[in-house]
Amino acid sequence: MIITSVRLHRLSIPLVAPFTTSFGTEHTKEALIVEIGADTAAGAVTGWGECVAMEEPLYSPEYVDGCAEVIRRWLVPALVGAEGLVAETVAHHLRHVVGHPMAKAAVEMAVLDAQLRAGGQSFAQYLGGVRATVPSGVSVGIQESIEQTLRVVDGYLTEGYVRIKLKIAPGWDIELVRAVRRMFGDDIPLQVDANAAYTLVDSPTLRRLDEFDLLLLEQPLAEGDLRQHAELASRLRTPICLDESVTSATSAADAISLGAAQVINIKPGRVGGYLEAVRIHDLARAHGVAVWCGGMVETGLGRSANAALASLPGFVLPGDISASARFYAVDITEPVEMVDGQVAVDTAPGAGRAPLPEVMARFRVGECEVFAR
Ligand code: SMG
Ligand code: MG
Repeated sequence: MIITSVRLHRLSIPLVAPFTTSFGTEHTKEALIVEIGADTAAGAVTGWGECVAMEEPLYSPEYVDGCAEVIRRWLVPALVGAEGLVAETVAHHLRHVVGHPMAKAAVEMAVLDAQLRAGGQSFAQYLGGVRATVPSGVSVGIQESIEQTLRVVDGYLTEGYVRIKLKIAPGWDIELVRAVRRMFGDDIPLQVDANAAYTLVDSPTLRRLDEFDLLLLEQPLAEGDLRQHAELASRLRTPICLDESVTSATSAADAISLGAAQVINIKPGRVGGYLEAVRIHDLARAHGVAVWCGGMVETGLGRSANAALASLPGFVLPGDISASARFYAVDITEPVEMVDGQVAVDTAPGAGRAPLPEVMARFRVGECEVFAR
């Protein structure tokens, strides 16, 4: 394909409730949507990509306005002149730019969406999905009290979510999990996510989680602490799942070899795109390591593509793929629905759904034409 235009849309979308993790609270989703116009053998098409970087560099080094800058100044210029561009070569053309996986992933997603729309293939078909629906888990932010958490969890279970993930932080962990287990029983699939808030010194505390039969403990230590995660894993019965630490297939290979990850949370944005996400899926599967699809509070655009990824056979645990309504009263695409604990995998060509212009206009706080031929 030949790229004929690139436009960035910065949106600020209200959340239905604040979302608090060990590193901060979000009240809005600061979204960055990439729109690529391309000439293909099938004619002119538009492809859409979503950048998952957050407003501030607290979850990972990238942040949304930094991504917009990187995309505008370095990524798009490297792609517009590329001969015979296809989604499979985007990462190659961008390899001289160090890091910035979320910025690269957003651009690759837009190119892939354009390519698949032109070819009439869905994300799920292209990526190798084998399921028509995927089980829907929900991530529960840090609340003002344990009682409030119990009410929130009760609401999600009543809605039909099949797995609960509790955000934890030092001092907001053991008693929280104990209360949730006491109220909802030992059978609900339950896991916790620390977003790197602990150190190895906390291992006696973390070990106390072993009594609650959790599916996994997600990213207890810092991003770079692969060896320490392996050490922690040897001290705990609860499986360790890595999120922030896995930024590529290479770091996934290192984590698996070191025994630092019994489970991997795959987020396409964090690892540089859907193609690298599939490579990590394949690698983990070959090693007998379970994977599941994480979430970055995506709009319906990224959420639909994540459901497609989660339909691959190695995704054996429910993902953070909840309904649009979990975060948004109004989503920028047709809303993603959860029915009987499942989210349907879109079958339309490309990412399955595209942003609705009138909703984008309502939430837009900035727009930039990066390239036009
Ligand atoms: O999209 O459902 C979602 C959010 C899931 O908890 C979630 N994501 O570390 O896994 C994680 C967090 C990262 C974003 S926190 C604002
Ligand atoms: Mg996480």
